[in-house]
Amino acid sequence: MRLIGWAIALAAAGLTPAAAQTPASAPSQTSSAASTPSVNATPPAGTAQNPGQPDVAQSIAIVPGSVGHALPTPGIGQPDGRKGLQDQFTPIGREAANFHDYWLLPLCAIISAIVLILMVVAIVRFRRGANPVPSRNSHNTTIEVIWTLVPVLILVAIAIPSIRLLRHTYTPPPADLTVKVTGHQWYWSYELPDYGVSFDSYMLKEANDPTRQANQRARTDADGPPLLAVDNRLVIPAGKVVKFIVTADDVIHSFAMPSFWIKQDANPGQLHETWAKVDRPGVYFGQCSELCGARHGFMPISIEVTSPAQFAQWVASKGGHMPGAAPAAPDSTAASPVSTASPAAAAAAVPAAAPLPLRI
Ligand SMILES: [Cu+2]
Repeated sequence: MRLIGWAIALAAAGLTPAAAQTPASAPSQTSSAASTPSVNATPPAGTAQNPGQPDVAQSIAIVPGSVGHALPTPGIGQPDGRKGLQDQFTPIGREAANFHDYWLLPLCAIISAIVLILMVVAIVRFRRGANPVPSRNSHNTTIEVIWTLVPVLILVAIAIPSIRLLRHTYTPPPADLTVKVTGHQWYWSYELPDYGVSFDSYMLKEANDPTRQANQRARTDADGPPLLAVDNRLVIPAGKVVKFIVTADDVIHSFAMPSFWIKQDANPGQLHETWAKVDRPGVYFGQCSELCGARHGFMPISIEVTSPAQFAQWVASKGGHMPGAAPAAPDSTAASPVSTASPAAAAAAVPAAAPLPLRI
């Protein structure tokens, strides 16, 4: 009984989801990594691999700040070196973070302190020098009742808010938008079936990366931090319930967005569902969180939350259409300025560009 009591207390002390969501698993960032965004998103022509070839980035009109290229905010939706959870931007994330910060963590700290004090008292007060003749008591009913009941009450105190959080997580409100997310070795693809949009999303390599090919656009600070920026972001409307249907087509991946409190395994042959409702427009980053092969660390996720009107612009720029509208002409590489025109006019103003080849 004594062993079980201690085991429960120690298990409760170690029961924290912090490790699952801390940015420690993400690449560390220097403070300058996501500092003032570069206005000119075009890297130098040519690369170390192909010094003579023109860089495709020069021919792609990327307008930092436009739909699909909004500027990230340092410390929001990305790791910033702090210990602990990223700021949360979904109802579930806020509930879970509050549960962790104001309930689990204090509870664990109190339990740890009490256990430490008891150990110190036992070591000092009942040491051999102070107690040459030890007590011969074999049990004490009062103490045994206490050390059985207290852990039970602690577990109940954890279980009630925990089960309430699970219930909220798995009873989402009706979805306004459905996105199918597919993990591949080693990139993500997204499909918005109701909007006729589907595209792949690859990590952007650094300008001086020798493995970057001449037809690959290099990362800039306007795209996001190193190892987290992607060429094609997923764009979702702010304030809408977005249902993510998550799967994979080769091995197990994991669709993880720490600032949305999302970590959903992507299993081949299975569809898993999760959801998010983000009210704050901005750019948020995540990563594959299941060891999926050699380039597991190079398949980041970038989600841009924008206004419904700008979301319609983005859908048009991807060759999609709003539900009930006629399909637009496809254009998958460029974006239109945010504030200038109506969605249809903005889509028409986007210059066509040659599709990029597969990049690994
Ligand atoms: Cu993966």
